[in-house]
Amino acid sequence: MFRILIALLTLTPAICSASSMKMIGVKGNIKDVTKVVTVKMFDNYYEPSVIKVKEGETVRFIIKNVGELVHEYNIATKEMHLKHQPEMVKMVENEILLADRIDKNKMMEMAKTDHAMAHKHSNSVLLEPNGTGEIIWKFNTSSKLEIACNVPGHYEAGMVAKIIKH
Ligand SMILES: [Cu+2]
Repeated sequence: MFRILIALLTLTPAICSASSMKMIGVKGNIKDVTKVVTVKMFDNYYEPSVIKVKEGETVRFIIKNVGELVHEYNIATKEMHLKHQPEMVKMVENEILLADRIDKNKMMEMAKTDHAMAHKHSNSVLLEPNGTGEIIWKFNTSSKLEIACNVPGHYEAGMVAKIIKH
């Protein structure tokens, strides 16, 4: 029984996000990668700030947080970012998300009752200063996408990168 519960807890976030994920593309396979983008996250902007992709292309993003604050690299529609931001506010309120640190123990603890707090999605990474991460994404979508940091205040400060289809 205990084991089933654990399995359910780990599966739930993937199930919940599956429907909204399809419209933004899918997690890519490393063998399909045709483009590698090295990203630096500063306080509060990205380099590069414009990313060109072909429809259907699989891109590997190698991301490093060179800023002094926690930042997110999240591929989604503008609507999805706006919907995601209250979750991030909640993470700050619960002291999971601190200005320059993520309290991972607290995050795991909270995720047991509120899976949104687990923050595990294949279209995003949340990194502490000096942290590195990777996303492999297949852009098999015609939706208008943008990359954004939804740490409270950062999106408003302009921490958004454009995705342009070419
Ligand atoms: Cu940020």
